[in-house]
Amino acid sequence: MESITSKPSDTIIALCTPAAPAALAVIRISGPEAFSITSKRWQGKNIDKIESHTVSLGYILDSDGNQIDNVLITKFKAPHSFTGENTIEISCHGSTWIAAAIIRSLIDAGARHARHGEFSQTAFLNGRLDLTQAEAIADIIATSSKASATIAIRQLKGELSNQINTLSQQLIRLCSLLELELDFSEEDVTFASRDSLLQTCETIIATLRQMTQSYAAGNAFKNGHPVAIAGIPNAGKSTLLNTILHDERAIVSDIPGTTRDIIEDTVEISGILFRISDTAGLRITDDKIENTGIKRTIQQISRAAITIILLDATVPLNPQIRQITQHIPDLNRTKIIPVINKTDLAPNPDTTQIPDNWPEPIPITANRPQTIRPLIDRLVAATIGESDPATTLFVTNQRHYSLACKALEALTDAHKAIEENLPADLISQHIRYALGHLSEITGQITSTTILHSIFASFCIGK
Ligand SMILES: Nc1nc2c(ncn2[C@@H]2O[C@H](COP(=O)(O)OP(=O)(O)OP(=O)(O)O)[C@@H](O)[C@H]2O)c(=O)[nH]1
Ligand SMILES: [Mg+2]
Repeated sequence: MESITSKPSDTIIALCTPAAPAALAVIRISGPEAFSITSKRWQGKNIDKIESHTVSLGYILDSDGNQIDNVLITKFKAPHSFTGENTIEISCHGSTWIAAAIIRSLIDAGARHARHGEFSQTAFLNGRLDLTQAEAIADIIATSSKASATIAIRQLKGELSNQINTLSQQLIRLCSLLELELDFSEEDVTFASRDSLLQTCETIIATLRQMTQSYAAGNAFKNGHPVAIAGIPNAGKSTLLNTILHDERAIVSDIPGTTRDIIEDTVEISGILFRISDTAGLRITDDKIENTGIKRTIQQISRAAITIILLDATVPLNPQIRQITQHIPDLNRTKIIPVINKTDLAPNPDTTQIPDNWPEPIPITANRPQTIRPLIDRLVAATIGESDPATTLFVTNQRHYSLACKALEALTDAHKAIEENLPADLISQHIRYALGHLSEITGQITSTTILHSIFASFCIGK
């Protein structure tokens, strides 16, 4: 098997758009022979004479010289292409048969079908992108909200890499000062004052800590902020879910205990993706199925970032609150938003019964969409807080997160070693570990196995 870290020499081809009927489809062919292979099946202006980054109209032919389709080709001359190699992008009519016939014809002429993520992998190997940027492309394609798109595009622009590179430069400087001391160990000199070493270490630790702490929110921006709706049976939880989703997603009925399973769906509000779940009403019951539902509710709330506590204004609030907090004693672990429903039936609920440490409750009528606006505003505010994806750098990728955690750990060890006045070589060893973990994030040092698993998760044509 060809090593992933060696520069590829094959010319690869794949469909870059979905394999489904559409107005247009785009096929990409990239590699040293991209121009000559396409020329063999091209009827139009001589490809060698076409200027880079321009579009030409012509026909792609099959191996017998029959026209398959009237297409537009765009030429990208190396190194100024996505992959860094000669590339042709063919826009054909979006029939799955036509796209397959064009690909077959060019494979007959010498191209090879691309593997998952092979275009991005080639771009990485040719130094067009680092790993975080290649991963950002996968994120951009999968994005389903404005906030996650903003985060992924900033990563593609290299903002995360820049931060990692700045930290790496600082670590390299620390290491070289310490290692210089080793060269002069006979003379017992110190090139770096231990105080300034400690200070630099602390600054880097603070940045790394901020990066690792951003993961929970970053991940939520990417996959949806988990919000659970909890309350006693019949409080109107399913009604509220349906109103938020603008969809009759959950069954609503006046029979208490209607919802047994978790019903979850995503919705984009003000550019942010939320993962809202409706849950089984919390009460003491002998019903086996309902009890299983209640267990799931408790689990769901433990995973939620925000819990909407939905109280029923037509029922005394105190016993409801007791019932909820009895089932979920560590409720305050999540951000809670108390909401009082059915205010159309009971417009003046006694809010003095709300615990003092809870935020101000929001009155709503769950089946009237115009009344839930303040709740939606509260949800958005609770999510964004002080960290706006447009201005804050987020770590959203599990791989980056665990490497940043390891770097943080190694640097904390280095800090301890400096404090304990340990020899320079021991300190520098910890710093080297930290440096290694950071380099893995951007892909400067990454094993073949890891690269394989990263690019294998991409789709073909990417
Ligand atoms: N008048 C009025 N009725 C409401 C309101 N919200 C919900 N309801 C009614 O209350 C009943 C219960 O609503 P659901 O949404 O099924 O309540 P739930 O909390 O999901 O109930 P369970 O699934 O049994 O836990 C239904 O008959 C709804 O139409 C409201 O704001 N005003
Ligand atoms: Mg329900």
